[in-house]
Amino acid sequence: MELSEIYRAFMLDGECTACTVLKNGNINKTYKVDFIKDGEEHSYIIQKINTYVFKTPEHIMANIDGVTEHLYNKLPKERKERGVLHYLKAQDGKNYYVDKEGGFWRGYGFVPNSVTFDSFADPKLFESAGSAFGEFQLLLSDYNASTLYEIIPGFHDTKKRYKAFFEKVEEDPAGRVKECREEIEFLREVRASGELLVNLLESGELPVRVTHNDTKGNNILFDKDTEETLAIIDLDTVMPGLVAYDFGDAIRFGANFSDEDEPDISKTGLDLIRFEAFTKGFVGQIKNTATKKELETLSDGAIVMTIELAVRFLHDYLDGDKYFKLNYPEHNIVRTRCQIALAKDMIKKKSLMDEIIKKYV
Ligand code: GN1
Ligand code: MG
Repeated sequence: MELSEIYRAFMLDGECTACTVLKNGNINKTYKVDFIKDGEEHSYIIQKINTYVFKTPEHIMANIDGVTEHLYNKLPKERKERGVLHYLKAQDGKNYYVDKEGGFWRGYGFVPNSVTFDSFADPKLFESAGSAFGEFQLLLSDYNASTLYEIIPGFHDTKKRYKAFFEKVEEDPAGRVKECREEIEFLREVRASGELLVNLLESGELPVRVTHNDTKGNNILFDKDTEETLAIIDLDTVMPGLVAYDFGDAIRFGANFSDEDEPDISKTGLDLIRFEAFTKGFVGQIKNTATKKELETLSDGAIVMTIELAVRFLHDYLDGDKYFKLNYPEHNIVRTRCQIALAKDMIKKKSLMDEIIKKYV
């Protein structure tokens, strides 16, 4: 597929001066394209949606339409322009384009002078990230969740994920179970911890909220110069969920001493300094609207999301790597081992996490 067809579809005119592939997402294919028209530069983000993962991409775009409009209306005037993404319209007025081969595309204006971060060595920066994700939840707290499509049913339903995982272990389609016995055993041992939040949700002890569900730190846009947070991006999985999912996934990604796919797991572990920074920002935003139980289970969120991702990475490895993009053939098993190392360290540090959370409640 030629990108020029996509440019035409979204009526981007002028001369294309550069096209870069962005590598920080594990699912969709993302390009930044620069155009020059009448001497002025305009940049856009163009994405090809992974339809193996997202079976109903037009529903994503309907959700995004509603959510971005809601956010836009609630943001103060000075934040409206760079505070939400402005999606491109194709010739038929839709916010997506389906190419001749059935590929699903969308695009939005690149937010001027913005940047994303893959790691958060500076705790101050991570505190801002916490505040931005906390605020995102608050801004959506009055959003009518029943109008949202459930894009990936049971996305964080760890009971469902565990069940599917053990079925895959039985089936062993790629013949890889024999190399992963230790990892499978660990995940079996921590199953009750991994399923904790779903149980509390089912028993009505935790309320459902509208959540982002994919709160990796690189899903936040920062201003390149001032490093203030601008917008939350990657709204593909905005769905009903638990506060602890958003808190937990952000910690899993950003408070790890290492990257989420570090092959040398002696580098991996929970950095309590970064944990505290994020907690300060996040809890500061939600403490008046969250229930006691929600605040008490934030640390469980970190453990659950890390176990969940270990289960998901290993499931994909056993399945012959169909879901996540890979940089090299063993990528999914390397990711699994790293998430397991992180989960082990989080379990050890659970009471320390709880003490920190209490400080900010
Ligand atoms: C995927 O698209 P991206 O890279 O932001 C995945 C998340 C995982 C993450 C792990 C729809 O997120 O659930 O936590 O990879 N998104 C989907 O890096 O499965
Ligand atoms: Mg995503």
